[in-house]
Amino acid sequence: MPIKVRKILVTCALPYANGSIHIGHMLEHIQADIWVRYQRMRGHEVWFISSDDAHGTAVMLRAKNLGISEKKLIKNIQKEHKIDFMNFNISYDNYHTTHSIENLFLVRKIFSSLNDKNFLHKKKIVQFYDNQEKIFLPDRFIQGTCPICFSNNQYGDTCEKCSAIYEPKDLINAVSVVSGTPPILKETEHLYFDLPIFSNMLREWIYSGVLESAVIHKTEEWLKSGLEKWCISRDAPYFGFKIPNFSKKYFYVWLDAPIGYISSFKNLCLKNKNINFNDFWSNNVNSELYHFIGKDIIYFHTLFWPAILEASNFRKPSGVFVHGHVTINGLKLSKSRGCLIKASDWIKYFDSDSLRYYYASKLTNNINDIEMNLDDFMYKINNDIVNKLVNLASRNASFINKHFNGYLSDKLDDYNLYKFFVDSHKKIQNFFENREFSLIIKNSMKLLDMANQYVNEKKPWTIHAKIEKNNHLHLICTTGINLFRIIMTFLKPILPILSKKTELFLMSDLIWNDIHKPLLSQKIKNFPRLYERITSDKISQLFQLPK
Ligand code: NOT
Ligand code: ZN
Repeated sequence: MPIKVRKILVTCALPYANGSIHIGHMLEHIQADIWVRYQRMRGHEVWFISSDDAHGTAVMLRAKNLGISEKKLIKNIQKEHKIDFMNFNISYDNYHTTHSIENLFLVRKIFSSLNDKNFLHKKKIVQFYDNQEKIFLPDRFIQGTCPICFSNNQYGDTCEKCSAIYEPKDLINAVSVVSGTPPILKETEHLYFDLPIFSNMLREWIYSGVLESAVIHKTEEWLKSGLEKWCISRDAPYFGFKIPNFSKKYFYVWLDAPIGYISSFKNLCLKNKNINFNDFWSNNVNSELYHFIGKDIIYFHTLFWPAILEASNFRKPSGVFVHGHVTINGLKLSKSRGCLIKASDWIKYFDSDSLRYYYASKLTNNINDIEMNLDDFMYKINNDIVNKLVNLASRNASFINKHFNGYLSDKLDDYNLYKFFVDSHKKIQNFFENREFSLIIKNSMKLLDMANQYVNEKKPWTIHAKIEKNNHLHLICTTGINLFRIIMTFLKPILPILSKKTELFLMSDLIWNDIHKPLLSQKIKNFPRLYERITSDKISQLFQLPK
């Protein structure tokens, strides 16, 4: 049945250009990539983009520490990030940077639109200032004791121990992270976006089916406690875009970062003339826009961002898909405190499908944290992929190759079983659409158990092999291969490398709408080595790498 082709634009949050991609970041890119690959398999028009988030104090200070220019730093990092995403088969159509001509243009355009409509106001405030380094300090560059629970070494905006949110001035014994000296308070003037004006619009928008209930709940709390005007400027020295007619002031990185979603897409449109920019960003279009983000940046995506879009007459997101954070054996991986394992280190020891599979087996559409347990990881890969999945293919293929010249029979042994497998596609489709990836893995494993049990019961090794029409051994193994093919089609968005190898082995592509028709009478290749077993040896090697 032909389906209506949807036009879908998908984004991941923009990684900061001041450090490496770790496996904690990779969760989001993998989650979005699985969803995107699935939608593409269903024939929809999908554009998948992201970008480096190149501006801000952190990038400026990192470049200074390395003794290189910011431009050089962000160029190197973007190159590294792109390689990391390629290594994990994240199928971006475009990966841009916010320090780009497109972004500058769009930031200015949005700025003047906000300005014209009188949504921006100037206000004098006092702020923490590092008198030694001569810079104003962002909340993250001030540390001290939490005023609520008294834990040490907490940041200026929020406590990681008790999750309290407070003002940096409330922090006890505050010091500048940059120089280690206590900061002073200094007056400065800033530009504020009138967020409160949009409260009613936001209240309506969050209930319009764009958010999961846990995310609505959080956003509601902020709305209830009343929105405040949002500061969108920063003092020099800063790495970013200068604000027109506002001396020595720059746009805050969190203003130009989300605009980076639009500008990365704009950049894609310049490279691919078949895409129409306005089809995706004009108000009231029927294309879909989804942002995959972590739960730490909900605020920006459910309040600031839709308000900015509304204010400047762009379309708003159709959905904001929020995930929890990754913990490894119980330890939290926090972006700013330095995660433990770089994506580029992971890939030296394990293939990317293994991480994709493991994350998929844990991912749901809620915002709970994802616990990565290394024994569980090893067990899942070896048990599910090697012992069950690959084994189903290899045990059947060996008979087909040995006795039947590599040709599949012209009919199946068990059409009911085959039909049962095909019919489960409806369930699987729902799980993909709703980002219930763990249920896809669970269901596929159930099917796999059924398939392997079918082979066990038929005991092909006891049947006499003869090249004759409808030789029972031939029909059984052809059925086994076909059940494997259905499961691999379901898992294709999750396991791109194994899928590619499977397609070469079956000499036929894994296509969603083709599973209804079994693969018959055609040749398959000799069974290749499809997957390496994970050893505890490698796990301990990876985790002992110098950090
Ligand atoms: N660089 C930021 C981070 O937390 C994400 C920016 C996302 C862009 O890693 N978005 N908005 N809104
Ligand atoms: Zn606290």
